[in-house]
Amino acid sequence: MTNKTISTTPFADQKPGTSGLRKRTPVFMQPHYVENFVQSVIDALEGFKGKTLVIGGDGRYHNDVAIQTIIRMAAANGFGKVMVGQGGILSTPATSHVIRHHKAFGGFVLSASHNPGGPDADFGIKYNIGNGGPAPEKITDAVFARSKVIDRYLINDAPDIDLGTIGSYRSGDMVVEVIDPVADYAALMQTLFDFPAIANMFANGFRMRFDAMHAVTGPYAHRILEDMLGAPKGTVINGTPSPDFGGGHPDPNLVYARDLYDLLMGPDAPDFGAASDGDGDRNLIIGRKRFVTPSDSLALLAANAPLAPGYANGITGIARSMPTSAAADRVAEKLGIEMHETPTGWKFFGNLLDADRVTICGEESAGTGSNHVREKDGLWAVLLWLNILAARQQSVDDIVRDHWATYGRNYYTRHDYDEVDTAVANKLMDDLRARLPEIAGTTYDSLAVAYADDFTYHDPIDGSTSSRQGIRIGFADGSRIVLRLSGTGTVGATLRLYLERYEPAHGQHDLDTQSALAFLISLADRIAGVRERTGRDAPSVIT
Ligand code: G16
Repeated sequence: MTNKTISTTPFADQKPGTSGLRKRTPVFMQPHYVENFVQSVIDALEGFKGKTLVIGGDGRYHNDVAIQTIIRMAAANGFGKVMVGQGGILSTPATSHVIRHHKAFGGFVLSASHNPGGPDADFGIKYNIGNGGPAPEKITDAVFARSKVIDRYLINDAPDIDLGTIGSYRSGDMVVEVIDPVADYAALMQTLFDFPAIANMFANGFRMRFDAMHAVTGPYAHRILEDMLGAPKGTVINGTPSPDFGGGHPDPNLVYARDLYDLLMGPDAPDFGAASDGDGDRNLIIGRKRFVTPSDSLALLAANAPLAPGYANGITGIARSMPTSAAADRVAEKLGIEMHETPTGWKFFGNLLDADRVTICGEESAGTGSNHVREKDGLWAVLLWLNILAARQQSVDDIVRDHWATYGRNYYTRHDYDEVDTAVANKLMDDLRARLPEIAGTTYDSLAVAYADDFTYHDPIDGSTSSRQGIRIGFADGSRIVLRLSGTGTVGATLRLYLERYEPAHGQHDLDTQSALAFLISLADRIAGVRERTGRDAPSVIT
């Protein structure tokens, strides 16, 4: 076995986005592409010699090849040990936990999250730091800078590791531990939630369906929900990870998890339905006859968290991404705790969690999590919901209605325009940005604009500033229109339009969401000209 230095030339497109580097799979399959990015990350790090690196993946196409490459490169670069999940499987939250629990230096997550997988679909690589969370912008900027000038990478020529069998191996001088991907994570969940109470609920006939969408949460959900909590076999469906997610789109929303939604709205609906995405960090929550929006779910979980043993002493604060509805703000206000508004991207929560300024975080993009790891966590959200249901002995619908009757309801929707021509999307945003001062002084019909800006975040912990994080138009009645371009798409630009209207506690909470927001939807189009400029009659996806 020898370590080799391989000459290479830079790729110009290795700038990490909202969550690492995501591209079409064939892009990652080009010679040297994975190697260049991984070496750029390693070159941006200091002090890793002899330390442990964790490698997690959601099982998608090309994971196996990329994992073997990263193992060889880690060995040649001087890491002391790699920990990797059996079969290359380790969900994103489980990777975060393994990094923290085993005090690793950092880790690579191989996933394009909710994007489809396969030779013609998507792939991604993200680096997480020692706190278990996605690398902050300071590091991702350094990685991008390095990727533009890289001229060599280090790799050994050791044989492939047998990822199928748990055990200890060697790649050159480095130890490779193939671990049970579920064990550490399941043990952590047991410390947070009242497993006996949830098991008792299942024993008394509580019915649930969990759709793992042929993605990474299958093994976790089978073990935790069925084996440990006693949910009947068959509660978990699509529970075997497959490289192309069964040919599906592992995005737990009302479009791609439509069957689950229809089941929960139908005559034989179980009590509770949930799903998670490709890498297990997102969640979808649907009660019998009640879909819970991610923004509402964040507020509800924060308000009810002390019902779970892990949060029995209360929560220190809540954080949400800027486009997420302000439902959680009302909970924080009532509890008298801190509330933080951050840019889109889980990496912005890390400092607040590390400093114990917040305990629970969430995003409109179906992500919620807490200080137990430094990633959003799909199964965690499902288990906290189960714990709350077991403690309150009420239906999801009753709990949601109760919440609105206490705090009011934030009607909320997101309209996505996918694969828009990048130049058109950028021009739309630039033109709108230029008109913000004029918009700020306008009243549209009787709705006065309270502020119009491009969101800038000042991190209260490290003092860093992140600007141009999304255009916000806020109105005097608390309504909001937000526009931003996605940082996770792989083809063209995805324009996201977020709409929100607050209805007070004594108000009307039973309106259909799109009807409740109809005025704002048409106003957004009037202000930004989305349909005319994109040439689209309707959004590609409404969530
Ligand atoms: C990632 C990030 C999230 C973000 C989401 C959508 O999630 O971790 O913080 O909200 O992308 O980002 P964008 O609106 O820029 O597409 P995931 O689940 O894809 O890793």
